[in-house]
Amino acid sequence: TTIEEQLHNRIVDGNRKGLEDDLKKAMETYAPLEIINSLLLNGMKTVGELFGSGKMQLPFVLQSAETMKAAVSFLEPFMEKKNNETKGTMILATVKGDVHDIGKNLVDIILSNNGFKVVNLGIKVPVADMIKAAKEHNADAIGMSGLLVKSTVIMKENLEEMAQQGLSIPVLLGGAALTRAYVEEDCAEIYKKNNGMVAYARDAFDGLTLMEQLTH
Ligand code: B1M
Repeated sequence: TTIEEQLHNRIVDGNRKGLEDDLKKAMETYAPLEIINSLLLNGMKTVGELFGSGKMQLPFVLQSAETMKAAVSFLEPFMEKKNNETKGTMILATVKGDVHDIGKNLVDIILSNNGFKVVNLGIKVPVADMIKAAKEHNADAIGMSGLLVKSTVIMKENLEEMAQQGLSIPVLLGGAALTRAYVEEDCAEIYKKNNGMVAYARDAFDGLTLMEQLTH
């Protein structure tokens, strides 16, 4: 098997033994971010398909997620970092009721490595905590992540709460269950009373581009 297949299989099998050696080997050919985006995330995609079709049980999905996290934290120090001027601040959180945080943490890494300050509040975060942190840090945006269909509804509720409080801080929404139309139409509608902006971030790089536009 090739190193590409081997890393894909490691994520699917949740096999961490010898992971670092494989990653080092892959780094001879690929940049750390390429390894994450094109090799490891493909593995997570397979895991999602296997789990979704009932061919993989939850404890094994967790092993895959742990392997993914271990790989990302091994690769993180090797990533290219822009100088430490602070371009802006984002409050970042996985929404209430949702524990999925691999995508959120990738957003944290990409933004942090590109000159943004990220206040990462973790998982299952109530909107009140996001609002509090946004005020405390005088943030440029709040980023909400969520992977469950249920979370897309929570995001709307969060925006309703924020609109009710008269807030207009820009909000970035990301996560696999969202669609651009849902964000740009349904969600944006709720928040626009106060001229608040809601944008859809398809992936972590999209998140970076949006933050750059917001703070240019
Ligand atoms: Co869960 N899970 N899971 N899971 N899990 C999904 C999401 C699911 C689609 C799997 C499936 O059925 N095929 C499904 C949701 C179905 C639905 O809602 N319709 C599901 C389910 C059902 C569940 C449980 C309910 C299972 C159960 O208990 N019976 C449970 C929920 C617990 C809860 O949240 N309350 C659960 C639990 C778990 C684990 C704990 C085992 C584990 C998570 C571990 C962890 O994160 N620490 C897990 C995993 C790993 C997955 C899958 C397989 C992979 C998710 C992942 O990490 N992907 C997932 C299947 C899938 O997504 N296809 C699945 C890689 C990650 C990099 O992608 O997070 O999408 P993602 O991030 C992307 C973009 O979305 C974007 O950028 C990233 C790429 O650059 N992005 C942002 C994300 N957030 C952003 C924010 C931004 C910008 C971009 O700015 C703010």
